[in-house]
Amino acid sequence: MRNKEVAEKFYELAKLAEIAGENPFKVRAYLEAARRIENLTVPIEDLAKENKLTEIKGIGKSIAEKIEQYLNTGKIEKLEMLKEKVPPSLLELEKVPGLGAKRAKILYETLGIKTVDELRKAAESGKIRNLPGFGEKTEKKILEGLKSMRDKTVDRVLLGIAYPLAQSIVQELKENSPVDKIQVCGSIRRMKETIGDIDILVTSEKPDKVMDEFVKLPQVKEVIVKGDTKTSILTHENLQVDLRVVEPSSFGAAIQYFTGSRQHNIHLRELAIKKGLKINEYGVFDLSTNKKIAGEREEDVYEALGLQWIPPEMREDRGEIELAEEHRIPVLIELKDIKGDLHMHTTYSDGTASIEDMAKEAMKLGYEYIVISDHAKALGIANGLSMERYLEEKKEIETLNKKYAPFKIFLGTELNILTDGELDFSDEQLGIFDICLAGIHTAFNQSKEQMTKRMILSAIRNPYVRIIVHPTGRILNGRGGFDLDLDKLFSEAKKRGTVFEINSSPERLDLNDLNAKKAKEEYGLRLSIDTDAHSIDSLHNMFYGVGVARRAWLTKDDVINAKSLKEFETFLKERKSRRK
Ligand code: DGT
Ligand code: CA
Ligand code: CA
Repeated sequence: MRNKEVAEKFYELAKLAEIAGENPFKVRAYLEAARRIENLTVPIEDLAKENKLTEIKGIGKSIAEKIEQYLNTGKIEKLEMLKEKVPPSLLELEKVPGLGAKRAKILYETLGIKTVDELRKAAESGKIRNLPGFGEKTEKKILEGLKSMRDKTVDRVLLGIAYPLAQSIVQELKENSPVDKIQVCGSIRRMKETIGDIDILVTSEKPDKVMDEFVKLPQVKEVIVKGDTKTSILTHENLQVDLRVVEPSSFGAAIQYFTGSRQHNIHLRELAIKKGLKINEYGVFDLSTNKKIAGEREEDVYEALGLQWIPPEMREDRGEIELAEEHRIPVLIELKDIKGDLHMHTTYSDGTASIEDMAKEAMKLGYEYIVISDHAKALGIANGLSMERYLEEKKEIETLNKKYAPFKIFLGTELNILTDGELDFSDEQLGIFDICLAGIHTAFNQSKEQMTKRMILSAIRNPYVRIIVHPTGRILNGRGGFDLDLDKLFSEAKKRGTVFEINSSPERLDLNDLNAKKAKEEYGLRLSIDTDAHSIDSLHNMFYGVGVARRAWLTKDDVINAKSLKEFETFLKERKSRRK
């Protein structure tokens, strides 16, 4: 799905057009288009293929043409033109609080100010107050704006962006610099859903050479600070990467320290003191003799404190240290435990690959089975299926199942939990599916009571619906979740045997870690971890969902798609006998 990427281009277009002094109506149209594209639930490239772009509200012919240009060539002519007219750094300038596009343009035209740095210098030396329409007050405001910008933490980046980026940097460092050991730490290692910055630790006999190569990597946009033991850079995604070189004898302690979380570390430090020890990024020390008793390996650091090693995903000070003291850390689920993927789309609805291609990739991933769960008819925008189309799909699946046995494809559906508590089809009709999934795709603004009732009535109480997909509907860095009474839903689900999904799409990760942990711990619910893949590539997102599951302390027994094919088939039979 390229929606985000295309939306970004229109945001850029709007900003540049505004700075260039273009017709405000046009500027507003670009903005509107960007917002519409961002909120689409179907891939824009599919709409383009089917010549349906102008069916999107707020998108006329001229904007549709620009979208097509971009999808086909990677460029929008108009945007390229504007970029020649307006230096792109003015975009940064425009973001300074108290400035805005119009003033940025005036500063550029009168004083030639193009960058935030030049702006600061001009403001500090009192050059701005004399410009017509600016004055001393505005100058002061700009200086304050600049300061608040520096203080403000930058937006957090999705794990789905930061994780592969960190991996690519590790790869480059391994290939092009004299690193010995290397480890990504921080929130990435803990698989947090969003990332503030990337923390990498290495050991090396030639630290200065490592730093020299690091700042030359293709991922680097800007060097923030370069030193002998710590260097920080900014990537093209505006993500900061801190690279630290540490002594081999402290590597384990440093990994522990920089993996965090801060809360976890603070708790560990208190525990250490109680035991007459001291812990820091160099090691664990005996307070009375100051002798170092651990540091080279992370396991030894925990052991020195009398603790079982704790998986990074659990290190949030949510009770894991107490558990480790009693050596009761659970065996968390791993990617290799996953035996199937229960939620994916094909070209029948809004996916980009055929059933067969999705199945082949699933086999490559080592799965024993998959569920094809194309959208049902009420979701018109996603090309939702009628009963007839599902029957065609069923036939194709039967043929493929003969071809690829013992691998098994199940016919599923992603039903719509409609506003009035109904689903797309009657119960009799639902009988053709091996499994039904259901989710909310419309009317997000109902009250908490309505939302909760709607989900219970139409989905959780329905004898055919087994899985509630992306239950809270949140989009990371986008819209918040629905207003739901999760306790009510979970306790109803417990009675009915309904499973809640951990959706592995990096923008969703829904249920999140805390809600999934609650579902298991407080209600004993089982969960599924699914990709909701709309393409072959996104089948690989399972990894992120497993990360959430591990942060929720789940074991493979808690996850229905960690069951073998045989066990999964038993699960499928469980419910149909239990009518309302
Ligand atoms: P992020 O980058 O905001 O996604 O989250 P983290 O957890 O990666 O945080 P970061 O990059 O500020 O620091 C990395 C780790 O270093 C953090 O998880 C724990 C450790 N750390 C940083 N500052 C402190 C501190 O003041 N006290 C302690 N005990 N540990 C700290
Ligand atoms: Ca970090
Ligand atoms: Ca950091």
